[in-house]
Amino acid sequence: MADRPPTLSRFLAERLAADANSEGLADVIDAIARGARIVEAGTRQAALGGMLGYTDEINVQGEIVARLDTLGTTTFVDVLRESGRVGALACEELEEMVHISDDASHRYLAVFDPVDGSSNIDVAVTIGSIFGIYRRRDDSPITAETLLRPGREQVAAVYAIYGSSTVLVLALPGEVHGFTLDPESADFLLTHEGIRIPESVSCYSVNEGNADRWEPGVARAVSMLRERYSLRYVGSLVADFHRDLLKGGIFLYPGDVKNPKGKLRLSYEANPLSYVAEQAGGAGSTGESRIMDVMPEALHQRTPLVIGNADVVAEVEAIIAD
Ligand code: AHM
Ligand code: MG
Repeated sequence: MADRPPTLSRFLAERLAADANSEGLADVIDAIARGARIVEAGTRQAALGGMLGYTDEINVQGEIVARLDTLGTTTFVDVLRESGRVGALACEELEEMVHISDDASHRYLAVFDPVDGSSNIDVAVTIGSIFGIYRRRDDSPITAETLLRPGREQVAAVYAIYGSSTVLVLALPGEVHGFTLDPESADFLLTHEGIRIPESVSCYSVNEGNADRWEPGVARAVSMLRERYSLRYVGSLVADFHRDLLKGGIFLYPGDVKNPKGKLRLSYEANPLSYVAEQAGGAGSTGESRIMDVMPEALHQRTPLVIGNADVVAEVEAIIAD
């Protein structure tokens, strides 16, 4: 029998032990993995666990809150708080930052989308959870501005995808790895070591239903992609991105004449996935410039997003600028 791959916890212990600068980071990532197991169980139970459908709440984005959104939010807030390493966090479903502790032992800040792809929950299509992790600059008291950090300052990014298997993808500086949930042991096992975005691209993803609202530059860029590649669009960013990470591809959610900043959120969708993309050799762009250089002005700020294979992202930028 083949050797059992290392668990996420063992991998983190070995990878981060010697790095004094990363003290406590493994606790944050382990906490996310614990939360992902709970959300994955809710996802699998679906209607059986009363997890389908919507609550009667409207979130800060003006979107109706799904039951699984609520499970995801409470789960990840709880596990990150319990980690003892997170000073403050912010998430898609909560208008304000959650302040946990100013104590120096709480060295990290987390921003997250607890359940990405909410519209796919009720139809058993892949969804996920996305996290960006920052180290606090100093021990000064945390304020609402503390969480407004450009994506390039992330020290790690993580996403979990609840699909035909459950996979947790971890990006650390210069490296990206995937861990598959073993349903028997409930361990995340290292199955995708050293992920690099393939150079060959076969697919593009964009909501073509918005085409008549696109600016001419975006329309020209998508025409180029349409001529070359097949279209795949799940409607869960995390799922479309995961395919591009493993198979090569490009995902776009551009701005348009109705919504110039598009739909996706800078801090907890575009930045973490751009961090993953860059560590795997890819790129994340607003369509004009690097996503991770954008200085956020508000927690729930939206941004156009073009992400995936670096060469094709650059080609799209050039066409938009033309
Ligand atoms: P959510 O975080 O509320 O689920 O919304 C974000 C989702 C992304 O996962 C996905 O790429 C996009 O919205 C799809 O939007 P559209 O239905 O407009 O194509
Ligand atoms: Mg989302």
